[in-house]
Amino acid sequence: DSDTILSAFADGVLSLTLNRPDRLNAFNEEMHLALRAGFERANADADVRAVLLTGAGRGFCAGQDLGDRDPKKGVPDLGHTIETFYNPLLRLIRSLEKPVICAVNGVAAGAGANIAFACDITLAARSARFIQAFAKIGLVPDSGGTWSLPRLIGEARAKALTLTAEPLAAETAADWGLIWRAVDDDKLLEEASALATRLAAGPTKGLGMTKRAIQAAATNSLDQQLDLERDLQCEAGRSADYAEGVAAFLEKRKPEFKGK
Ligand code: T3D
Repeated sequence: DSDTILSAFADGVLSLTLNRPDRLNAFNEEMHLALRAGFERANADADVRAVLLTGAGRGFCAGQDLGDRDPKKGVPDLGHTIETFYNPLLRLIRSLEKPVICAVNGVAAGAGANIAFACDITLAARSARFIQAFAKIGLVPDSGGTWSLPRLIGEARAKALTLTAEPLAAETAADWGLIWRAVDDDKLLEEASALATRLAAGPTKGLGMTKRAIQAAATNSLDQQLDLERDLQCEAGRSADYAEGVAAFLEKRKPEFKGK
């Protein structure tokens, strides 16, 4: 167990809080391993039906802890750390067939920004900023940023953000479609938790397959996507939650989804 990630479970929601506030929740290896364990638990535990990711203190995440990259210690093999820590985390978030809600409570820099963009629904405090900080230290955007940014906001904005490392306000990030919504700072956790709880009470299987389909569209042709929709709908149509959803509609009552 590590105190670098605080985890709490309630109402089907696993809350994971990055907890190195005096480093603006920058990643060291311990926090990487603890966060990965949290997502692995979310994947393995059927009672977990949504994940809420946020940060403790005034920042969301400042990316890699640069204290661990002091050049005096020699030239690091960053390819190895990306392969060992950041890429598996990104793959876990994207492949988890449950909604991942991200509440960006403050500055999100470097990998911290791109992890927020990889989550399924990202809300940010109005005061939060997103910074592609890599250019400031001679690195290349990672954690899927070079994949997600051009897809979400187009090449022109993606290049400007990554080449200049200028901070982007939460409101602009929402206007551009990088995140779902900017909300008042004092309402962020309340709104994000309410959303996570609502989704956790939803038809988890159908929501998970919806996530898979939307993501597959990034590389599929229309024909491939139509085939995928057919296959997923076939599976969804056999789920208990679909039967419950239709029954509840016909009986004019609220459905009680079990996530199956
Ligand atoms: O290495 C690999 O494995 C490759 C992978 C790379 C992935 C990456 O994420 S690379 C990008 C790394 N991140 C950065 O370059 C961001 C560095 N941080 C900043 O530019 C600024 O801190 C912020 C813009 C994020 C926030 O600025 P501000 O003025 O609000 O806060 P601050 O005063 O700079 O930071 C507060 C404290 O957090 C401060 O410590 P102190 O002086 O109070 O003891 C600062 O040093 C510390 N901190 C912030 N970011 C990091 C950090 N300490 C270590 N690593 C950090 N990334």
